[in-house]
Amino acid sequence: MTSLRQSVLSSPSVQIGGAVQRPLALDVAAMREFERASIEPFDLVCFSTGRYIRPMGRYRGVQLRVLLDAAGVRRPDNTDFKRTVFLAHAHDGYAVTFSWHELFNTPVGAQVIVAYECEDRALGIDDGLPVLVSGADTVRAPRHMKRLVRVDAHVLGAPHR
Ligand SMILES: Nc1nc2c(c(=O)[nH]1)N[C@H]1C(S)=C(S)[C@@H](COP(=O)(O)O)O[C@H]1N2
Ligand SMILES: [Mo]
Repeated sequence: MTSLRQSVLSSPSVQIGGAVQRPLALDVAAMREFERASIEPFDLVCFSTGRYIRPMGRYRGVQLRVLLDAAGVRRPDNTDFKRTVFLAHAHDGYAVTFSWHELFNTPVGAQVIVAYECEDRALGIDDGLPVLVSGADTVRAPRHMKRLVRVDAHVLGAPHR
């Protein structure tokens, strides 16, 4: 009983929704099915206060853009994907933004991962599982989001060619 309860509790799921072809709900096991990606260790620093928080080890997980592709962000027959932004929401209501260009059309995207391991150890809820982290940001704490719950695609602006 306890172990079943424990495994349910320790397997949070991330939803990919909004303007996508196939909304997804992925638990950690499902995320592990995708190609693995890692980012280099870094220092966690708060943007607002400049406070040094702590050193972070090597995170491993799946690129956010891989999950977005799996959900079908780039829909056939239109060019909406180019004016799409993504809002990522955490369990506590914290939210951060990414743009389609940033994730798919700049070097930043390769280092935006949904992490389920750090230093070859599985993360737990207390570590923030799953952690959405942007490994190329100048100051890392704002987009080091603990307990990601969903990412929604929003199409802004007007149609174009
Ligand atoms: N889920 C969640 N993640 C978050 C935040 C938050 O409020 N909620 N704040 C961010 C900011 S601005 C900072 S400075 C750090 C704070 O990290 P700490 O809570 O480990 O000290 O978490 C980042 N990740
Ligand atoms: Mo912060």
